[in-house]
Amino acid sequence: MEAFEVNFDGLVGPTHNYGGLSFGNLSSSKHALSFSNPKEAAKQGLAKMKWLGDLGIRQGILPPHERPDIATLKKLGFSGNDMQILQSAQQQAPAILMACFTASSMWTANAATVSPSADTADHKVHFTPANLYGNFHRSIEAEGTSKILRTIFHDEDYFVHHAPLPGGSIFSDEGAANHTRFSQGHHNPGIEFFVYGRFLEAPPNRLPQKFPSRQTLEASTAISRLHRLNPEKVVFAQQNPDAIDAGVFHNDVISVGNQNIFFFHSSAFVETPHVIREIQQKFHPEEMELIEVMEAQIPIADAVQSYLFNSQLLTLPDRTTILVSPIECQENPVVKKYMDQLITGNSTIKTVHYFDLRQSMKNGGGPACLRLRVVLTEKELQKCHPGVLLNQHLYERLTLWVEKHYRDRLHPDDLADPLLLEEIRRALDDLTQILQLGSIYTFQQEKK
Ligand code: SUG
Repeated sequence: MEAFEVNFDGLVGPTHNYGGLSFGNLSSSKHALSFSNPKEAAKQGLAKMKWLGDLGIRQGILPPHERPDIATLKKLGFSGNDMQILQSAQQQAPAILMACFTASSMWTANAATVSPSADTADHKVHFTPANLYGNFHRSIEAEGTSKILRTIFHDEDYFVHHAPLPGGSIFSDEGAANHTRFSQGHHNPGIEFFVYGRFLEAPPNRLPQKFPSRQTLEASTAISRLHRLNPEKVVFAQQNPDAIDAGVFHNDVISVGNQNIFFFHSSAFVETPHVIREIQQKFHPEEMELIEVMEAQIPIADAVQSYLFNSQLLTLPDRTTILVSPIECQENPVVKKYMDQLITGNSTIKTVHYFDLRQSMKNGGGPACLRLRVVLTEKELQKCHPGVLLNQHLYERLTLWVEKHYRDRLHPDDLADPLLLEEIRRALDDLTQILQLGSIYTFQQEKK
């Protein structure tokens, strides 16, 4: 049976702002407390979805989470009505308020790890929402992600939903940003490749010195067990700690794979040649197309600045392979020169399309961060909630919705503005109707 990679992009929420919340994510720190433009951010994301949809890539949408997250502020001891809660949080703990306002659920590569039915022992699609323990502002996404995924993929005959991993930092999990699948055609059983930054009892020389590592081996192995993957078809690899210290906070900042192609930087992993050999052996050595970028071709600092490896590597219905890259790759002369050589050389990749996603990029989120890949058969696709699958009509409705509700200028100081809360809630209320999702947000349930 044929299977498709459906890209579920995060719709950028109306609270998109630059909080400087992610230590180790260079862009987030660099743009801390500058003005954002939520309207432009959402339109840039929608333009990418539309463009890929028009090329025949199946495209879905994951709605933004409810922000501000009043429920979390209540759990942290803030009380009164919603506005009183926001105002006292702003006075007493502005950093916590910012965390409860972030639109970070837009980076759906971190929403969950997904294993297609071709890889799992029970032949169902398995989902584990990421606990995102590495950062407070992201850890509060797990509950909303669980709810949204269960709503969209609700048929238990086809979909299995696990709880986010328990246990705190030992099981710190950042989802699909550290997970790649190689396969010969999406429908065939594949190799699932898990990348982690640390493991229990790791010697100090195997750990980054400057920035945190966000994914653990213990989390990755737990997911491979939960998803009932064949141990012969799974590869675990450690991220190079020096790469983490250079700003590679997720593996999708330094490598990207699709089907039989692996595009990676030579300093991505601890003992990169060994990792590649294991992938090749478990796949079919002669069938992998390896595109290794050496430090001398693109220094790691340029890879991080341009987000080259956060490109989406996609197979179109006519079987051609394209890269969807951030516009920063076109602007970086070293990276642009490399790309020009790549597409005119021997590789299968013959086209690169550069996208302006600057609003998201300023928080360290490129094209691949904005999407969760879900490989589905036609039958499984029919079992998804259809309201979130993008078509021309939905694209137009969402564009109008953004135009109507979103601000074009937002600063972290604006977050306790009472008008903003009203605007957000009107927007999210309308959105659940457009996507026919029912009352998924807490404020909607409280209104009833
Ligand atoms: O987790 N940035 C996100 C970016 C996530 C990128 N995702 C992938 N690489 N897959 C993060 O660091 C910054 C928010 C702020 O500073 O306001 C932020 O959360």
